Amino acid sequence: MIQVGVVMGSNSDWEVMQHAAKQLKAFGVAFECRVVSAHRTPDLLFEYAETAASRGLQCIIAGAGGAAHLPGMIAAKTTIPVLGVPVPSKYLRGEDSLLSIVQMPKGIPVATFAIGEAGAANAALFAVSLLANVIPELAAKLATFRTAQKETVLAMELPEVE
Ligand code: RP5
Repeated sequence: MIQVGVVMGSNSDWEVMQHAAKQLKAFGVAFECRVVSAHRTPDLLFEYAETAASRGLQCIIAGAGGAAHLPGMIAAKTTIPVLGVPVPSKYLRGEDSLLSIVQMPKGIPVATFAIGEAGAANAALFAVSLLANVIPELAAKLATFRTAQKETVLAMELPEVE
């Protein structure tokens, strides 16, 4: 059964959102990726969000750029956690996406991540953390991931000053 939904407003968001997909895949999480546009396919958005819980999705990672209302509108139609990823936009470098996603009015939360690649990867890691609360194997994989990351940093060397 699919555990995490990864949706984005356009296939042009894939360059960024693939980093969420790759991270989920690395942890062996079952996920699906779909293009769902808030303003171009609103009926699909409603259907996707309304059926997410009954299909067994534990959370939805939603990435969008510009006036990025996709994560907020999905959150409006489901109570499963929505993790928003601001995708860099052509003219405002994704600051518009970030503000659109993060400034949800009180009552409908969207967990908002960093603009771009890091945000997409971190949204996936956050999804893994949520699932790890009830799946011990995932908790163990997450601990191993953190240890490997720590070892990498501890092994880092800096060049001699000339
Ligand atoms: C948003 O508009 C998408 O999330 C994308 O970031 C942006 C541009 O979409 P395209 O014009 O590339 O399809 O809906």
